[in-house]
Amino acid sequence: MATILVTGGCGFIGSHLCAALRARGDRVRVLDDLSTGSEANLAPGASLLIGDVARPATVRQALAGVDACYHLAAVASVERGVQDWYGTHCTNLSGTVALLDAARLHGVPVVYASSAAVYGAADALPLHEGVATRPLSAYGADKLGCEQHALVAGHTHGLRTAGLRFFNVYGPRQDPRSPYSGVISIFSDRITRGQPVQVFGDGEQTRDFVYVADVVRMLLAAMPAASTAAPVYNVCSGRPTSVLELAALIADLSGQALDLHHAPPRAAEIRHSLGQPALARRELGLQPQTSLRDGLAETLAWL
Ligand code: NAD
Ligand code: UD2
Repeated sequence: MATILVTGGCGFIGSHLCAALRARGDRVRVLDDLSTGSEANLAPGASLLIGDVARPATVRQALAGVDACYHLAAVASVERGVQDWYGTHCTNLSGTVALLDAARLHGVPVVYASSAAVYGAADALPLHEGVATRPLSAYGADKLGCEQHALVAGHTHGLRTAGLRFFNVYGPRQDPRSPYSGVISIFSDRITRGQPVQVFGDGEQTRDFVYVADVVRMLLAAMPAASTAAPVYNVCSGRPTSVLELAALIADLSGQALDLHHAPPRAAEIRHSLGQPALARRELGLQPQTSLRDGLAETLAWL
């Protein structure tokens, strides 16, 4: 039985990962400051250390006696990074350096969350891991910084890591009431309650949505692939969906009429985001299996 540390384990993706680790019989320890996560999300049987991932002493304590670490704690919002550039940087990049530094002292391999935000202005779709990264947000720049420090950790300190560039993740426990929530949780919540939804711009913009259970499978498969070469993998479906298609599908699944309003487009928003899942398929032997329709049905059932 292995002991696994999950930072951010009280959050949306982390809580699903902890449940999967417990289900396969691992001991699970969570480090979380409960800033966006909730203790109610803690997987049964997991232990919780409440603390800041950017505090080196806290992270060293959390990693003692651990066999492997999943590092998911972050301020997971582009908008928060716009408002609080330095504050989010402390968590998103300094927190990751604190974690990697402690992990190399303990010799603990790390799988960490990166983001499609590292691609930023890259426009040759679908995005594959080899294209030049040109982040446009503090959030994306810090995630790219995490990847670069992971390379340093491998090269200079012999630490094994793997990074996962999540595209738009959705599923149960993604908080629809948060101002930074994803479009699927907002639309699902509003449409099922018969409320109108707001589409920013013409609604023809597209995203690559990936269901949280597929993300968890990818996290589990990435740990054996962690190496000093610090590989990174896209976690995406490889299928584009427009915001209008999404709204129509949610209305159809929930049996509600669609009340849709257009609002001005978001400033500096990316028009199309689409990932290429081939590298993860080749090297991790996995690709997302859950169709958008099935993942949405699970999400709606949870509401
Ligand atoms: P989330 O906000 O639900 O989870 C993040 C967790 O980290 C929360 O429980 C929060 O309380 C905790 N946390 C935040 N700051 C902390 C700190 N300083 N110390 C300790 N804990 C702290 O977000 P999520 O969607 O589950 O995201 C998980 C990871 O995946 C993040 O690294 C995020 O950047 C990345 N990611 C998510 C998406 C997505 O679509 N949800 C896309 C790309 C990348
Ligand atoms: C996602 C991530 C962000 C970052 C970014 C990287 C989430 C919540 N956000 O931003 O953290 O990783 O990808 O590129 O996962 N929309 C509406 N109406 C609404 C809400 C959204 O029309 O009420 C549109 C929005 O304009 C966008 C699309 O839906 O075109 C997706 O929005 P989002 O906030 O879910 O995610 P995104 O891709 O902007």
